[in-house]
Amino acid sequence: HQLHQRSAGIIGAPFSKGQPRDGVDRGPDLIRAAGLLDKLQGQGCAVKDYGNLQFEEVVDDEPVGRVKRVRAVGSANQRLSEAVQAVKRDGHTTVMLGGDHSLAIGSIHGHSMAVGELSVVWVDAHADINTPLSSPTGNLHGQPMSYLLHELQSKVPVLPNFSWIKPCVRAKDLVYIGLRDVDPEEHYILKLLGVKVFSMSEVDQLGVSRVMEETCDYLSDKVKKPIHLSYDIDAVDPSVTPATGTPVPGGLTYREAVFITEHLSQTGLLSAVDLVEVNPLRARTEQDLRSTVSTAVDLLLGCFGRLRQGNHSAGYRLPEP
Ligand code: B3U
Ligand code: MN
Ligand code: MN
Repeated sequence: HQLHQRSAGIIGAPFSKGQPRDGVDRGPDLIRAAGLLDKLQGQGCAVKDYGNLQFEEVVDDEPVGRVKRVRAVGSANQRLSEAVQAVKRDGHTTVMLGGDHSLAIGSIHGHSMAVGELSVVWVDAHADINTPLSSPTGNLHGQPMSYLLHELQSKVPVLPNFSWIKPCVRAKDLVYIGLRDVDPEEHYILKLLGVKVFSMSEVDQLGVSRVMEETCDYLSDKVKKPIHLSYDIDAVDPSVTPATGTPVPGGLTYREAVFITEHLSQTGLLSAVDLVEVNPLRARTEQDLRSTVSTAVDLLLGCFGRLRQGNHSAGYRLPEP
C-alpha cells in the first residue's frame, strides 16, 4: 500500500534572524548538497526545486519590547507564505528547508491559506509557543505557534510586519512530539489550551510506535485534515544531530526520529514538511556536520515513502534470462 504518486516541491529558506546564531541560513544548500533531490527521485518521487527565497534587508529593525528582529522575521515569513501557497497550488507536498524555526509562521500560514484547515505535528525539543510578551529570550524561533493559534490571539499584540498573519490553527489540531525543554510560560500555555503533548517522557513510556498511533488517532476525527509536519532537527538527540543552535540532551534516537516520518508518510495525508535549525557553524567536527545533515535528509526521505524494509516501484519486474 505504499506508492501513491508523491511529488515534492522544495523551497529553500536561508533565514536566520529568528535566533541569534549565524550559520542556520546555510541549511537549505547543505541539505541539497547531501543529495536530497537525487535520493527523492531515486525512490520514485517527482521533485521540483523552487530554489532559495531571497529575503529583503530590513534596516532599523530595533527590538519591539524584548522581541528581536521583528520586521525582518515578519517580512521573510510573508514571502515564504506566498511561496508555499504557490507550491501547494502546483499540487506538491511542500518541503521547506530552513533556516530557523520562526519560518514555521509563513510555512504553516501559506499551507493553510492554500488547503484550509490543517493538522500540525510539531517535532521539537522545544514548544516554540511563547507569546512575544511571555518570551524569556525575545527570539522569534521560540514563538511561531503563538501567532498561528486562534486561541492565543487575545494575548498577542500585532507587531510591525506581522499584520498579514491570520491565525489558522486550532489548539485541538496540534500535537507536539519530543519536548524536553519547555519554559514555564509555555507549559502554562500548553495546559491552558489543552494541547496534546508527547514529551520525551511519553516517548519513553509508550514507545514511539504508540505515540504515533495515538497522534494519528487524536488528529483524525470525522474529517481527515492535511498534515503539516514541522520538524526541528534539535528534536533528535544531539549525539546524532549536534549541528544545531540549541541542542538538548535526551532526544529522539535516529530510529525514533525516522519512524515518525515513516508513520506520517503512510497516512497519505502529509501535505507540507518543514526541516529547520540545521546549523553547520555549530558542528565541532566534520563528522558532526555529516551526521546532522544526513539525518535531515533521511527524515525527508521518510516523509516521501522510504521504508527501511526496502522499496520498489509498482512497475518493477525481474529480468528474464
Ligand atoms: N524556549 C526558549 C528557548 C528556545 C526555543 N526554541 C529554541 N530555543 N530553539 C525561547 O527562546 O523561547
Ligand atoms: Mn523549534
Ligand atoms: Mn527546538
